Amino acid sequence: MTRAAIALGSNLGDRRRHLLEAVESIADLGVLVKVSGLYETAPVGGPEQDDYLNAVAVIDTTLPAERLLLALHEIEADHDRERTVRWGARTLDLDLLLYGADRVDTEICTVPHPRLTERRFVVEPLLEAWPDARLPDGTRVARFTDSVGDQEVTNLGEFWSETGDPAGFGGRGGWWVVAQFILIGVVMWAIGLGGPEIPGEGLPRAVGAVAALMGGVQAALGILQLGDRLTPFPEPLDGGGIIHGGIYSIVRHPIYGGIVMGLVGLALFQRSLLALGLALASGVFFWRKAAGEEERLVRRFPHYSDYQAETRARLVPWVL
Ligand code: A4P
Ligand code: MG
Repeated sequence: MTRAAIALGSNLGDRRRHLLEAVESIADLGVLVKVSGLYETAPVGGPEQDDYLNAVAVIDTTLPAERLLLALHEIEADHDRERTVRWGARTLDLDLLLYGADRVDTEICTVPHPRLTERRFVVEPLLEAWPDARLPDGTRVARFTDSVGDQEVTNLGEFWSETGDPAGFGGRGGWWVVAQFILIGVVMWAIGLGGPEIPGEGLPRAVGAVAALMGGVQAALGILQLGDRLTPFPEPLDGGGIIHGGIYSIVRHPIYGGIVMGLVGLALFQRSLLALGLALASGVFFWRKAAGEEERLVRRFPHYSDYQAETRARLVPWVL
């Protein structure tokens, strides 16, 4: 995985919408690490044109730099980007600023972006999303804040939460919640069903009992700590911040992890092969669900990625 920084800019059409949708597409190219807030900026260079909205997204990706840039061009094309005048107005401009500590110089791709350090509309959001960003020679990008200080830039703050995500049941992840309860029901049903047995007598039952107990305790602690902030949807209730204490300082999704561990434990205890398979499948499901939710939380609450960095285990401490 390589950490890459991508600059986003728009000064035509529904600028916020272009940037918000672009971040969603960028998130599909790797793991979204952090998104800066939104900056309103006076145009630099080119013909007379309207002010820009700019932001920077940071992702971890396995795509090589050139492939990443081509993927960014495709996202621009999806937003009807037209290239007529150099530095002219555009619905969406995506520039690859940094690609790890790599230097790339090919016909289509130059990294670091040659004008990165000359522009406040790039330097400021970049440092917000990646405070320790460095050029390949080790120079900190933060060194350039003073030299671009005279350019006009207004920090509009965190904008993802203002713009909001697609509303409605599906947009808020409702179908994932429904699928989650159906899946838990199916595993429980299989546990009661009997059928082909896991070989061995005492060992699977003993391991299963311990896992079920630990899973139950982990999930219960997670639920207790959320208290009346508990919500089935992947976002805090109004005014509810990120919990970073107790079990949540060791594992980011104690409830999901506890459920999975508990189901696997019960399946082992009952020595049901079918239930064990389904319980493991529920592990994959919850893993994916947590990943999708985190992506959304990173977009809506920039500080979520700090929490992610501090609490690495996602579902089960020391295991996953
Ligand atoms: N290219 C090579 N390397 C890269 C890279 N690392 N990232 C090639 C992006 N593109 C790269 O880009 C021109 C060519 O650069 C492409 O063929 C690409 O393969 P483009 O997006 O077609 O054209 P452009 O964006 O108009 O040109 P350029 O030189 O990238 O412009 P800049 O420097 O990005 O400036 N003012 C404000 N306030 N906010 C802005 O966002 N943006 C620009 C564009 C000017 N003024 C602005 C803003
Ligand atoms: Mg460009």
